[in-house]
Parts: sequence; structure tokens; C-alpha cells
Amino acid sequence: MKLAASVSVLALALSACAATAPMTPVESASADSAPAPAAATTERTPEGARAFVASVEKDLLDLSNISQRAAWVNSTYITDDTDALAAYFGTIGTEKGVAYAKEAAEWSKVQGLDLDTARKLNILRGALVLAAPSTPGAAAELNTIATRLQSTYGKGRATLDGKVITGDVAEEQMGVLRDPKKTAEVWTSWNNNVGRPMRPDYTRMVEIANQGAKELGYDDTGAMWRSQYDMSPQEFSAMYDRLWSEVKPLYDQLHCYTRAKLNQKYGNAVQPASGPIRADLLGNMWAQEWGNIYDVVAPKGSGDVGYDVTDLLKAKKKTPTDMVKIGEGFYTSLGFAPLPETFWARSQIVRPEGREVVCHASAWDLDNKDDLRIKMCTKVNGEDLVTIHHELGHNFYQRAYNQQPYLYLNGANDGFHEAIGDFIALSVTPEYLVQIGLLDRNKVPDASKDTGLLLRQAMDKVAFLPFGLLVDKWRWGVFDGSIPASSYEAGWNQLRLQYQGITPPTQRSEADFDPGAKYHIPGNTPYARYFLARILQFQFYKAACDMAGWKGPLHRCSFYGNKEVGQRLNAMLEMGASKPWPDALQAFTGSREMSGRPMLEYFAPLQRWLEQQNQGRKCGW
Ligand code: X8Z
Ligand code: ZN
Repeated sequence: MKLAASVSVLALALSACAATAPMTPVESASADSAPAPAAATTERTPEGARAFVASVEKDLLDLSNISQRAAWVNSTYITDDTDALAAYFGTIGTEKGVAYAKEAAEWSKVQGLDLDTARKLNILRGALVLAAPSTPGAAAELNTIATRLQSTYGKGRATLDGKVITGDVAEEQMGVLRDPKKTAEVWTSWNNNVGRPMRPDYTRMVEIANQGAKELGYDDTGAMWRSQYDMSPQEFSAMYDRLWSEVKPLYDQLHCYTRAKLNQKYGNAVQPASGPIRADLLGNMWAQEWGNIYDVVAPKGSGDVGYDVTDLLKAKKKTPTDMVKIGEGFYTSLGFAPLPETFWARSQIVRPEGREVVCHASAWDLDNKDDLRIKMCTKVNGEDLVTIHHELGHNFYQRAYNQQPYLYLNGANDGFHEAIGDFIALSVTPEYLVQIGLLDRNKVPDASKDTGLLLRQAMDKVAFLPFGLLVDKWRWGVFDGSIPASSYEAGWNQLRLQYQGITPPTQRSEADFDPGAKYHIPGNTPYARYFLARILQFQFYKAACDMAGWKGPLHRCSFYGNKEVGQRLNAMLEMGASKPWPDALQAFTGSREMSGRPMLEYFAPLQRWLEQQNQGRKCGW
């Protein structure tokens, strides 16, 4: 339980998309209430270690159940008061988390531990997203800063035509605007307004968290994050780079093709034919997914795939709640039980009027059992339909493992948690849209439209890869000191250029702090998980399609309604974090390795096509 989630608590992860079980202890908030009594009084034996783990699990479960509520109220009603509540519970969680992590390190040295106890002790050691040193006041300062950063993000504003707009509207507008002056205005105002003021807080937070990580025996906070993958931090970094090298050639082709199309549309003055792509032209505030500009890159003839999910939803007058019902319907078709009534009563599906909220989508499990909720500011469009499937993937995962002991209430690794809903959404094929009554059968695109369908999908899935990779390369650099505070902005822009091949639309300097304008930085949600998930979801999808006996092109496969896939999926999900992730991967796919191969197979026809289109072009930047 990487205490991620929506909660801070021990996890201090005041945010989190996968809202995993935060460790939370029970009672009060002072530093001296934290340590586990078992440690002081019990002999260092395997039985003593088991007793320690049991008492910690009970303590953290109790704390989690109350502190998640504080975090929920804070995220759905930001005020100075709810900030104070969230920081208060976050502080208890940090103090307890640090004390338990230190104890866990001691207990780990006991000879003859059973496998589960050893595994849980290791989880406990690295469970905090941000640790604090034991210096009095450090945990409180850390949590106050982390809460303020997250709320500053939630309250962020941009401008369009000089008028102030909220963050969710700014995101939506970046998808539909095609006037480079306007996209530059929204992009620049968002990054300036949201990111800049965060720099001092972020700098201080890094200092405290690194001191905390060192006290727990890690080199720095980034090494602590990389320690939770059933391998050493070094092995993890090597696997991470290996996966990127597998898929990079596909990204390079997509970049080359997209740049040429943007150059045709906007001309040399806005988008030159060589060099990096201007970041605000890609249909997304962070240039992380490009599907919104499919109309700009669609190939002539085969590019019109005959339907657009946003148009279909609007034509059928679907509401945000209808969209969530559609998502739920996919999971129930596989045999999962429907969401509980409380989900519908307690979720935030649209932005509420008259108060500040964190709009960035997340999924919660407030009682670590079945108080499941999503928090979104849903717009009726295809992008949010995918996000709904994504969030529900977290919720169905959480409920599937809710019989596990507290320290196993989590995904096999955090990439698994992020991959489930996306893997389900890969099944949203034209044929599936017919099955649920959104698309007329006579509008299903024939095989001649496959290039268009694949390109539409690649603009989201493939385009994301380098962004998913670099966010934590930046943070790892910040935490290990190779990107010092004096070059936070330069370090960010350099990684964006190196991996994504993009460049900001306006001049940036060290007065800016553009990383802060991306939710997961002020929210302190580790990001490597999304890169892993991008790879894993195709492994899951291919395995499911094989189980379903699918014979056609991979991207046309939908396993909607397939109960066998549902059962096998549930078998993986209900394991939670109880086994090393290769065991979970094997249970569903038969393989123990993360691999880019299924993703490459999915896009193979497109990659060939892109290579032809790019002939004669000088790719790269
Ligand atoms: O943050 C998310 C989810 C919540 S866990 C909406 N995602 C990443 C992002 O938006 O940056 C999903 C894809 C990547
Ligand atoms: Zn997520």
C-alpha cells in the first residue's frame, strides 16, 4: 500500500489517483503518539515480527478510514479549514509512517521470518510517498506544504481572450482551440498562474522529504519510490529505460508525421518543418496525449473513421452520469458486481457550483472495503469516457482485493493499478459501440479505415510514452540533486525536449515553474506508474483477446461480455499486493516480464504506414 491515494496520511500522498489504502494510525496527532508499542516490548523473534505487523495493520486501517474522509472533503471543498484538516491527518500519518518504517527496518533483520511478514515489512519501509525526518515539527511543515501545493493546483486559473477560466475548462479548450495565439495564451497563463507561485514551497518540500528518506535508509526520495517494485532501484531504472528503448522507434515516427502535418496546417512561422513541436499545438495542456488533434493529422481518404465518440455522446444526449453507467456496464458484463448505491450518492461526477475542488480525476475507496467513489469534473467527450473507464478500473481493483490484509490493499505494483481501466477501454471498439447502442451498425468503419483507427489511438497511447517516462526522470533528478533548485525549469524543459521533442510556445526562465502546472507534481503522485501502465495495458489486452479466441487484427478486438476474461482478471486483481508483481502478471498473461512487444504488435500496421509517409523527411529534432 503505497499510500497513495487520495490521502495523505501515512502516505502523505495527498492526492493520488489510485487512492490506495493509506496507512493511517488511529488516535491523535502528536509525534509521540506514533510508534508501535509492539516494538518496544516484544522480543525480536519471528513471532514478535508477526505481532508487530498485525498491530500496525490494525492501527493504519483505523487511521486510514478517518483520514481518507478528511482528504475527500478537502479535495471536494477546498477551504483554509479543510486544508488544515487534511494537513492534520497527513501529519499523523507521516509521523506514524516514519516510526513504523524505522521499526520495520529493525524487524526485517530478524532471522527466519515467514515470507508474508518479510514482504509486509518491506512494504512498510517504503510505503510513504514523502517521509519527514524525526525533527520536531518537520512532519507538520511537510504536510502543510503538501496540502497547500495540492490546493493551489485545485484553485488554479488560466485565461482565454483575457477572460479567467478554471483548470478543467482550460484543459477542455486546449483540445478544441485551433488558433495558435489562443492556445499560447491558455498555455502560458496556466503555467504562469499555477506553476510559478509553487516554487518556494516545492523547493522546501524536497529538502524535508529527502531528509526523511535518508533517515529511513534510502539515498533520497526518488530511490525510495523506486524501491517498491520487487527489485533494486537500479534494476528498476534499467527496466524502465529498456522498455522505453523498445517503443521509442514508434514514437519517433509518430512525432515526425505529426510535425509535418502541423507544419502544413500552420506554416513555418508557427510550426517549422524541423526541430521540436510547439507544445500548445498538440491538443493537450501538457502535450501528453494528442488524440484531440486527430482532425489535423487524419490521413486523406482513410482518415475519416466515420464516427467520433464525442459526437456520438452528444447526439444521444448522454450526461456525465450516463457515461459512468456505460463504464460500469463494461465491468458488469465481465461478471463484476455493480457499483454500490453509495458510489452514486457520494461520488463527485461533475464540478460542483460555488466552491473550489481538485478537478483532476481520481478514484477512492474510503473504508478500504466498498465505499468506492470517483471524483471528476466530467465533460461530455470521448477523452472523459476513457478517463471514466480508467477511474473505474481503480475502483473495481480496490474492491477485488478488499479481503487482503491492510498492507496488501494495493495493486501488484502501481503500474498495474493504472493499467486496468485503460486496458478495459482498449475494448471500446466500433463493434462495441454498436453493442451498447451508441453507433449505428451501418457506420462501423470497414478494414480500409484501419490506418485511421490506429492513428487515432496512437495519438493518445504512443504520444504519451515519453511524457510518462520523463515526469519522474525530472523528479528523480530533483530528489538526487542532479537537477538543483536553481535549474528546476531548465531541467524540465530539457527533458521535454530530449524525450518528447517539444518546446514551450513562449519564453521560459527560472522565474517559472512549469512542472508545478502538472497535477502530479504538486499532488505528489509518483508518475512512473503511468509509463508502466501504458506498456502493461497492451500486455493485458493481448492476453484477454487471446483468451477470448480473437483472430482478427488486435485493435478490433473487444472482450465485452466475456465472463472467462472477467474471471481470470478477477483472479489477478484479488491478489492485491500479496505477491511480487511478476506472479500477478503471470496469472493473467502467462508472462513474468513487462514488455513493449504487445503494444508494438497492436500498432505494427501503423508503424509501417508511418515509415512510408515519412520517407524523404528528416525525422528527429
Ligand atoms: O492522472 C491520471 C488519472 C488519474 S490516476 C486521470 N492519469 C495520468 C494523467 O492524467 O496525467 C491517467 C493518464 C495519465
Ligand atoms: Zn489512475
